[in-house]
Amino acid sequence: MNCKLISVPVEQGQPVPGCALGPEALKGAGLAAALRDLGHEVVDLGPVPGPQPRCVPDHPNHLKFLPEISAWIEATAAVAYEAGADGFPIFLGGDHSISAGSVSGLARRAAEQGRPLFVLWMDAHSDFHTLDTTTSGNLHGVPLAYLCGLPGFENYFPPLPAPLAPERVCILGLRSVDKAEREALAGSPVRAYDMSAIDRKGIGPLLESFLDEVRAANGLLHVSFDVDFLDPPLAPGVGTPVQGGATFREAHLAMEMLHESGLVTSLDVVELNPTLDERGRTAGLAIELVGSLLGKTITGRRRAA
Ligand code: HAR
Ligand code: MN
Ligand code: MN
Ligand code: MN
Repeated sequence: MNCKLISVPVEQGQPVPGCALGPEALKGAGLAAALRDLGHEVVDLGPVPGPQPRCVPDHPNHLKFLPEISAWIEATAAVAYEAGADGFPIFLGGDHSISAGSVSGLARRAAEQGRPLFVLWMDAHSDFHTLDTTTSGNLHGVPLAYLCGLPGFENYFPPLPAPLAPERVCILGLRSVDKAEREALAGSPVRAYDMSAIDRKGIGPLLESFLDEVRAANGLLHVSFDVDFLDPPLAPGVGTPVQGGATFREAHLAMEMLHESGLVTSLDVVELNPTLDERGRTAGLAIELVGSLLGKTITGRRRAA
């Protein structure tokens, strides 16, 4: 695989300083070497060039850094569209607002290729607010609603060339969903698996049923990995930790299954805040998990199918 590392050092979509240092922390902790060890080629495409704020009308809700985030989304989408032509793009955040850009560009590319794009959103949060419903005004809480074409983003976020079909979206790991998000999800075919579903059914069967659908549709699969998917004691280096997250083995199993499926074509790693990390353990675990997603196994042998 030709892995293309794309840094998107954005932190204005969330309230805690430090998240923009995520890409450098992942690189500094050895992401490229870990991928090369697995036999992949790695090219570092560097950071998305920091854009000028976009000209947008005033919004009646108290949205934080709307012109700045809107500009980053536009710039990231342009880079993602180009990078999506071949290879395996890996977007290093930055906060989760960057995925409004990465997925938008990849969806445009997939539409041109005539392939349906599926998205697995691994996250404690649903990020399913619209600009009108967010009560925090933090724009890392809205990207999935935007990508699914929910109303109210017109004139504020860049026009979306190819909205996601919500039935092709699966959220995994939920344990913090606001009331307005819950209502929006209830009226949507997005698959939303919370930690209770993972406890009851197991992460393996839940993920397998989604992968079966991707395979049946000959789809492309983008994985948007928010590090706060993980249980906070494992991954303290995030701005909005929520108790009761995925365990070490649940996370690795999900990544191993994603690798075995052969369906994943691109990845985001977002919300890492190295200033909140403890001795680099969150960055280290994120790199390990990307390794599992890209072929690392415990025994190093190919498993029986
Ligand atoms: N729902 C909350 C809000 O809108 C939390 C935002 C999401 N937090 C994240 N992204 N870390 O997953 O403010
Ligand atoms: Mn998120
Ligand atoms: Mn989150
Ligand atoms: Mn909220």
